[in-house]
Amino acid sequence: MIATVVNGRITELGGDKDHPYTNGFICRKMRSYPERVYDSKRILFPQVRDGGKGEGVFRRIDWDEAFDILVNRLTEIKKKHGGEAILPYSYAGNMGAVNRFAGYPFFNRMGTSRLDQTICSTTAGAGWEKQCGDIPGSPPEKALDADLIVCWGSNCKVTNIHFWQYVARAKKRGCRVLVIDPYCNVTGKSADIYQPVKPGGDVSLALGILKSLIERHSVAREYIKKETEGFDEFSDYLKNSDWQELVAQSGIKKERIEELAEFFCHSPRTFLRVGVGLTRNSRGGMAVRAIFSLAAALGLYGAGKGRGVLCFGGGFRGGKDELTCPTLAGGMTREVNMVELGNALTVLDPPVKGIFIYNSNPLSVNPDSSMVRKGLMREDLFTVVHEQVMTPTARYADLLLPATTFLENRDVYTTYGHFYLGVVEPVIPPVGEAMSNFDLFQNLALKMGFTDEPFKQSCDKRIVSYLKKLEGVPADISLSEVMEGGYILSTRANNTGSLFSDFQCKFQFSTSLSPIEPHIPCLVPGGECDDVDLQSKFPFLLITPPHKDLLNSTFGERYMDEIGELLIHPQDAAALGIIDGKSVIMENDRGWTTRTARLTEDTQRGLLVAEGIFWESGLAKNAINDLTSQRLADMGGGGTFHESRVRLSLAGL
Ligand SMILES: Nc1nc2c(c(=O)[nH]1)N[C@H]1C(S)=C(S)[C@@H](COP(=O)(O)OP(=O)(O)OC[C@H]3O[C@@H](n4cnc5c(=O)[nH]c(N)nc54)[C@H](O)[C@@H]3O)O[C@H]1N2
Ligand SMILES: Nc1nc2c(c(=O)[nH]1)N[C@H]1C(S)=C(S)[C@@H](COP(=O)(O)OP(=O)(O)OC[C@H]3O[C@@H](n4cnc5c(=O)[nH]c(N)nc54)[C@H](O)[C@@H]3O)O[C@H]1N2
Ligand SMILES: [Mo]
Repeated sequence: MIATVVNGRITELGGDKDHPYTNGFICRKMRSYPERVYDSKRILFPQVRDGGKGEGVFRRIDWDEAFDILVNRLTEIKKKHGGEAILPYSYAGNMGAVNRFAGYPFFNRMGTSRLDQTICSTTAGAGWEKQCGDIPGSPPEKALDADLIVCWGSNCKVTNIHFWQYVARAKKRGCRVLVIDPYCNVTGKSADIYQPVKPGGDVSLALGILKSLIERHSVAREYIKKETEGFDEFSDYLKNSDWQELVAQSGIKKERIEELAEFFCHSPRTFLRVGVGLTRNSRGGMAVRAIFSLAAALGLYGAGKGRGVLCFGGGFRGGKDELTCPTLAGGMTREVNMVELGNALTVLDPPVKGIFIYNSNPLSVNPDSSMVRKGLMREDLFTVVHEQVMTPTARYADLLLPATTFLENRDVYTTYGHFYLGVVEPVIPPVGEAMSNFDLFQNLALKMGFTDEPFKQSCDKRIVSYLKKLEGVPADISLSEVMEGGYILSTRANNTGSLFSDFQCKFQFSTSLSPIEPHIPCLVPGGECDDVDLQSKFPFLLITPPHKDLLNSTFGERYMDEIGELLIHPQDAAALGIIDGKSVIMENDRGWTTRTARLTEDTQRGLLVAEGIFWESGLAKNAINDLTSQRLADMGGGGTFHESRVRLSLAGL
């Protein structure tokens, strides 16, 4: 990105036209990021709570006092209740490698509970690893030469516009686009073929396509022989699988599944873009395993123009210990899965007594928000929030600390869906008294009297030690050039050859690594979506995918008075007397929230779609994640954000 600074103020933010991936453009919400930097809702100095929990009333203090409070309270909690009574909570607000993990050395040294960071892509990651090991996905540029691009559970026109640039160019050449998604999102609207699927129905759809390919002897035999293992066992299972069940679980007729198989057969140059969206249900890990198996059986991991499989990328690997310093921890402490924060703050025993939140807005982004809210209301919980703006979580802080934005701190950024890495410098000094995550934890460590080496490191030194250990950084590169703002293309980016032969391993159709998970991708029952008891009580299924104007919950401050829309099928709405534009209420055993009805055939009957994590607002104090559950996906400990049963009614009745 290129920031223009005039008289010390950022006036413009745009794409770098000399960068191959950014290619001169960024999305609309990020173009107006400078507004956020100077927004009146920005937190400018340290503050302490001066009202009830969650009221958002604070009193200004200075940093010295803030550090005194931190040192005293954290020391006191550790002394009285043990280090594990402190829970650090963070995610990806800042995606710079140093700042994202800046708290880890400190909390390791303190011996606090550890956070399992599962909220985003660990289910997809676990599915990938099971079959593909540690190979990366295909570089997105490969899609340029494809004849068929499949966006499977990824609304990439919204969530990954830089991938869409390749799709748009390939389309001009005549490439066709297939979108497989429970609702016809904007990517689906730009597709040549939009294929609806039942939420969680991807396992059966992928297996059905494969069964059909096997029946017509159209799998890539040579490739399977050379670069995969376990196909026979898997293929036997598929031959014996029941079409009726495949059809019932996917919600797609057998003839249609066969047509899709036919379509794949005739498109040797197929690029598969698999989103993490389809993994956010209790069959999510199995879904990606089935899809990756389909890709392997078609030879899409193999050499050849336009073929590829891309999920989250994997452009760079390793080096994380340089950022988190696990050796500073005296021993293994308890681990809390971040998706289960609601439970961790309300029922976990021994209880959490202090929570240190940075880089995240858990009250908005975590499932089962009413439990998170209940936890944050606890008078005996000491809550620290390091934030840029007054988020719903920040309102619950006992101690509120101002954070820099990525434009105010130095860091190195790796990849999420592409293969470049770059070091960036701050373009303005911190606004107000804001402090970067890195500076906050380095300062705090010193105040605590920690003298270990990592706490004496400068940011640059940490970046260099990380880059030295990072797999994907070319051996012959001059690090000083990179430190000055150059970018690196990962050595793991494979543009022509076969992914598996490059990394000297094979795709595993059948795995026996885990005693818990099935060996081969196979049909498994659904979770909340197929729960018969719940179905009668809560007849609608709700999915909650990203919104074009929000980045998870970031930018929520721009839409304080908006509750967001809910896509409802017109026939469902008619049966309930729901009219377009009116407020509706969704509720289940976990909570309730309201949205504005938008009647559209873009969604299926029985399926409600709520795009975007708008902030809780007004008196109701609830939002979309009040309805989602803490249930975990089948693999990797990820969340099940797209699998909630709800009841729907017109508001005000
Ligand atoms: N504008 C915008 N961009 C973003 C984000 C944002 O919030 N806003 N978030 C960023 C982040 S952190 C991430 S992880 C990525 C996520 O981006 P993606 O990988 O694209 O994943 P999701 O956005 O979670 O889900 C996308 C699609 O999955 C569909 N889906 C839900 N359940 C199923 C299912 O069972 N089967 C199938 N086939 N599809 C299903 C949803 O309907 C939705 O269209 O996007 C990033 N980009
Ligand atoms: N219902 C539903 N819930 C979801 C999802 C979904 O699709 N549906 N998606 C899930 C996914 S994929 C993800 S990744 C998570 C994301 O969850 P989070 O990582 O919590 O993402 P954000 O909502 O963007 O919140 C990040 C916060 O960090 C702050 N921040 C930014 N930079 C810095 C910094 O340098 N320092 C500090 N201290 N703070 C900073 C921002 O102001 C922002 O409030 O949400 C998940 N929640
Ligand atoms: Mo994410």
